[in-house]
Amino acid sequence: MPVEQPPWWTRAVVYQVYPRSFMDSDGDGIGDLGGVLLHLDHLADLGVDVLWLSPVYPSPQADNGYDISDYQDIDPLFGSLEQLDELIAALHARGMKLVMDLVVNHTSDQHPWFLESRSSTDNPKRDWYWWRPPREGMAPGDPGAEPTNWQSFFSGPTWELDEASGEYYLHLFDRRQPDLNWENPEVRQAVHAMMRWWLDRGVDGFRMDVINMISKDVGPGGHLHDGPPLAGSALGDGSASYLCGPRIHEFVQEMHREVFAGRDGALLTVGEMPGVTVEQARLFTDPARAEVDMVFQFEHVGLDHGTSKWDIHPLRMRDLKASFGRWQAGLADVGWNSLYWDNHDQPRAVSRFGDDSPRYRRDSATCLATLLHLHRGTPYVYQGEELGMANYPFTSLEEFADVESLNHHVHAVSAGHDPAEVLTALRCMSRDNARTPVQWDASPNAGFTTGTPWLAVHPDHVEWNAEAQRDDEHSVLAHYRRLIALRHTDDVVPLGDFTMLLPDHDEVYAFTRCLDGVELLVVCNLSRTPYRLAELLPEAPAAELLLGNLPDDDPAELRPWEARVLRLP
Ligand code: TEU
Repeated sequence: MPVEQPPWWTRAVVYQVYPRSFMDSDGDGIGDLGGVLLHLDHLADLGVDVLWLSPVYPSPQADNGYDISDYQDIDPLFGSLEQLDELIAALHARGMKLVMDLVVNHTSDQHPWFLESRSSTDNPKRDWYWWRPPREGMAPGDPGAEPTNWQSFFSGPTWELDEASGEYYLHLFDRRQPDLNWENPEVRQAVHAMMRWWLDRGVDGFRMDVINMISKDVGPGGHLHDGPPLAGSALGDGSASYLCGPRIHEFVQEMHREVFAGRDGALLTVGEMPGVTVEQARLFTDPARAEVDMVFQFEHVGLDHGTSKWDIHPLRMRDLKASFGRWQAGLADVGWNSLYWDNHDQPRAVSRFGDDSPRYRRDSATCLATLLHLHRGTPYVYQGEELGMANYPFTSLEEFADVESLNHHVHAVSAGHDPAEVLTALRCMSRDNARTPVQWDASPNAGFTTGTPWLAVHPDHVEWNAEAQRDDEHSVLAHYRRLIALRHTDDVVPLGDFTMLLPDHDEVYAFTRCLDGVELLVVCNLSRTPYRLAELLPEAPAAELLLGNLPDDDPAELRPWEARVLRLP
């Protein structure tokens, strides 16, 4: 990409709103669009350029809106189309953009398309979804009769039997989220038309949910293949059949042609792609191929996973460096990275990769932020991350709401796992950690709602909240503000070349960024151990401090969780 004319989003920072948990304006305990409108000053004050709004469409809320029953309206739970228009106008008036969530790998099982598809085997929309008879020689409902052995992302088989027709339908996620059949051109056309409708309404792009799963590897006669068996399970790993399947680039290019062509300069498109490799990401984000601007990859948030996300291993610093280093190098000349620690699916980074003890919580949150925001790519800030929000102190199953957590608990316990151990894993990894309400102030419900919040407010909100941090220059919030401003003012931050240093060091993460003779050295101590900086990086102590996360800087020592952005002479 020529450095002279980089796209606008190379300098942008995106803020993700998970509306259910952001701000409730009508007292029903659930966040809504009115709540987003109330807090636009918070975003403007932070300095972000784009708001990515998680789904607000009509939905039975089986997966908090990632199960959509109408793509062209707003769920009354969240507000109205008029409020969405108001949000677009209010953001544009402040120079910000709106990116909507696009969830088109699957719909809700209550979407009219699926209701029709399910109504009979000869319905014109039957083929809009993946219907298959039981495995050969088996009867519907027989154990193991599912058409393939794939395990769902949300536990159990990816197939649900429809008693009426005796056929199964595919759902890579919950059974209430049937997969659309992208092989059918009518499905693709319907999705494209819907996307154009939103763009015409003024939205500025899409975050595309699991978009690398829309092409399935279909054999002759529509056959879908079993995957390799999963350890300790009757099910298999079907991912080879649906991650970046044979027609994925064709489908994404077609979408670009049909929807984005002619308007792509002003838009931002980001494909969420579990399991994507850096080689594939390079193809998806090569501007010459006209697919998407950037992808969300999952490598770094999988480094603490064992056989599954519930099998938790401590993160090894070398693995993190090897992974981020590979992505930085792999997309250096062609393509573009997106950068994130937190989102609505991940436990809170300060608890997971930082140190949320009272002593180090603020320092580790700002250290992690500095590390991420000084990489090359577009950073994403997830609501509450800028306040140092931490994982919730869950103590019982009743406190969880997420379908992934609840399904996992049912399946793991019925498979004989110790319920106490299952709960421990949920406490660390449940997506509900990210979904507790945003902590606006110290009042009883953290200023989130006047009613009863749908998910408990973290008790630490009395200390950790936006109001307490807004005018505190030492706060996590103030540090995010400075990081975002630095990206906007200094070209080397968005555009500079990246070089990893100290690849084998277990606790210190360091790299340089270079552009047109300007060289930044970034050094982050991801531990409680103090280091003599000169022993690690001899050029560091004499360099000019552009931004640090600890006050009263002693140039010679890198204190626990200290991060520095230095300009080399
Ligand atoms: O997530 C895709 C995905 O594969 C994972 O992030 C998944 O949610 C889970 O965390 C695996 O452990 C997207 C959305 O971000 C997520 O909220 C939805 O539940 C999912 O797709 C289905 O739409």
